[in-house]
Amino acid sequence: MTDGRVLTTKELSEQVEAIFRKAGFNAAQAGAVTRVIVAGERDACKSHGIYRIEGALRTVKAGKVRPDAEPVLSAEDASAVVKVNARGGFANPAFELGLPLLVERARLYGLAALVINDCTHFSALWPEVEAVTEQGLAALVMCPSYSAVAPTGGNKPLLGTNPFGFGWPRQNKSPYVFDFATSVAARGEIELHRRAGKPLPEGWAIDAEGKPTTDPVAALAGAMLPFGGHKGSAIGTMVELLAGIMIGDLTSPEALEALGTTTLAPAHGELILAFSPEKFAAGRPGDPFARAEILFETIVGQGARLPSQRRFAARAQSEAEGIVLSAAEVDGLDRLLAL
Ligand code: NDP
Ligand code: PYC
Repeated sequence: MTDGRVLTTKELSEQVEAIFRKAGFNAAQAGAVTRVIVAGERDACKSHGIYRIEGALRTVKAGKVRPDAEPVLSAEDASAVVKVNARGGFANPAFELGLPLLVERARLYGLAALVINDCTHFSALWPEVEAVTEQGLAALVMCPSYSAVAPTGGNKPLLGTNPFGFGWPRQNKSPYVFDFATSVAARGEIELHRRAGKPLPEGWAIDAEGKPTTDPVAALAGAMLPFGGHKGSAIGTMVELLAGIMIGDLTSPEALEALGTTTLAPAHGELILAFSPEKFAAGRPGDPFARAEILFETIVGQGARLPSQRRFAARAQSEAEGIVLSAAEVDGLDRLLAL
């Protein structure tokens, strides 16, 4: 086995993009998918970093996602709803295509939505959240997944791990961003525990008989649990309604049925909402951004940390010192490059 390695973001991006290009991805698909994977690794979000490359390639090989898809943008004049049909490709290039018009319409109307249909989504949501906050807008992003989570009181996988992300822009500071699965943890975390031979924390999952388990293998065969009991169960259901049924795309049970397995990345839709705080607060006292700063300062003043601070600190470290990959990760990348 080779030694571990320290790579710049650019060096890692070149390797990851080369893997996807060799696998038949067009430039837009390879570029956009590489950007989110490398961002995950740079920000120490291992559950959605380079470990996701193999799943993306397996999904292509199984014919469940089109690596050469050309997404198509559409929006009626004077509408706050912008749509991109990913045409069977990954969600990330579809998002990049729709973002400029989403921003334009959100600035015009105060609120606009980007609906992405017919996409495969395997990534973290915060890169999309941050792309919206960089434009001075607040963002709410969500998508279904595939059935993996039992509703509270139930005992079988039904809901997806349905991620839900929010961002608020801040001047000369990293934005306020949270982004989490509506299950206790992302499914990727269960898989990482399985690979490391580590037990799960209690309360994450039930086995196929519906009994609590800390065994990742039994958890993968059983069901994950929603975060926060009935509250996470309800938010996960809301994601199915808004980012599945409302946008005319698949729910998590339908996505699982179409995919036939939980070992590939799921295809469904995604909903991105962008808000202009200036427009919403117009005519009311106080600047919304200044008022938000008071709230953030008060949170931090109590000794709490803001969400994403760990991630931003990891980003700063990676940018200063490089991204550290383990020997196994370096070997994995070399193997994929040699395919
Ligand atoms: P985590 O539980 O790791 O983190 C959730 C959020 O809480 C992060 O913003 C995190 O910030 C913040 N946070 C954690 N601890 C604290 C704390 N003590 N105080 C304040 N904030 C805190 O996320 P999950 O495991 O639930 O999800 C991981 C990723 O998986 C997400 O990016 C999600 O989008 C992705 N995912 C994607 C799916 C898909 O279908 N595409 C499905 C499910 C998940 P920080 O990062 O700084 O710790
Ligand atoms: O980590 O739960 C997860 C997940 C599902 C699809 C993509 N990520």
